[in-house]
Amino acid sequence: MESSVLVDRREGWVVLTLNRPDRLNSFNEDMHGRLAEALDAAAADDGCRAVLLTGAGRGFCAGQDLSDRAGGVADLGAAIETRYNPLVRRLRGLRKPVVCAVNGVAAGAGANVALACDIVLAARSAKFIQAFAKIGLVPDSGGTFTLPRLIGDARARALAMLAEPVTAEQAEAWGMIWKVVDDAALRPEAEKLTAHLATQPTAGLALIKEAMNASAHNDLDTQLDLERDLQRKAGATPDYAEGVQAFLKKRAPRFTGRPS
Ligand code: T3D
Repeated sequence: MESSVLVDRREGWVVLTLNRPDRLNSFNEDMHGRLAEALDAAAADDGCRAVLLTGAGRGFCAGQDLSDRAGGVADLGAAIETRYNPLVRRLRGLRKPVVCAVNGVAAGAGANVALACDIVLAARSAKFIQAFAKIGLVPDSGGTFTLPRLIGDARARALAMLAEPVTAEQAEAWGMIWKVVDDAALRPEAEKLTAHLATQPTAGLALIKEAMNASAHNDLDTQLDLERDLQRKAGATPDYAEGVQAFLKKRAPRFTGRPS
């Protein structure tokens, strides 16, 4: 049987494909475990400088596999604590860019896992659904954090309470995602973008990610101080020296991604 997460290593980056297409790639224990393992491996591998996350078949991810909840679960909080929260923390904490190619419907935790990635591309036919309210649940996987910040409180509240689908085009227009592309162009564009990111100053990109993550809760003074500290680190990387030299010599930079 094929794995529930396919890992395809490329030169400097990796494609992780959620692979339970007959269940719209909804999360079961096995898929959670394999995705966590694959993200930890990407984090530990200095040769891997960017990650592309996508789904197999016609959907990206339909959130929790509800057939695993048929008999009820005593404590859903435990599932959030042990599975969904660590996944979002892994994605946000990974010190390399994560591109998400939303190839079809992204519902429930599937939508919010996509939105936890750094750069989200979506196929024109894709849609995002905060499906939770339909079954009496609360948006999880960071949805109540990311959504109001991305699209504002009014839209976030309505989406959470009404569970209405948002088309990829609407998601782009609202600033929920980076870009919508034609279905056939999604994979090549996402691969091109991830391959490009893998050649960039990885340590600097990690510091950008850190700054962006922190700006969600810092005030201006705190954020200015953080920018100072992160710039100090960025300025000490070999890629900064290389970037300046390449600019001055009017040649393409050759970044190693190394922090020192
Ligand atoms: O429990 C905890 O750990 C707490 C954490 C919760 C996190 C969550 O994500 S809660 C939200 C769970 N997700 C949902 O409520 C979404 C359920 N799915 C849907 O509403 C629809 O399937 C979609 C809107 C996503 C897509 O609709 P459509 O018409 O394109 O496809 P479909 O026919 O409904 O689905 C195709 C198949 O996938 C179908 O199976 P079948 O009939 O062909 O054998 C369907 O049952 C299955 N499927 C889709 N989503 C799930 C699923 N099976 C199990 N769990 C799913 N979430």
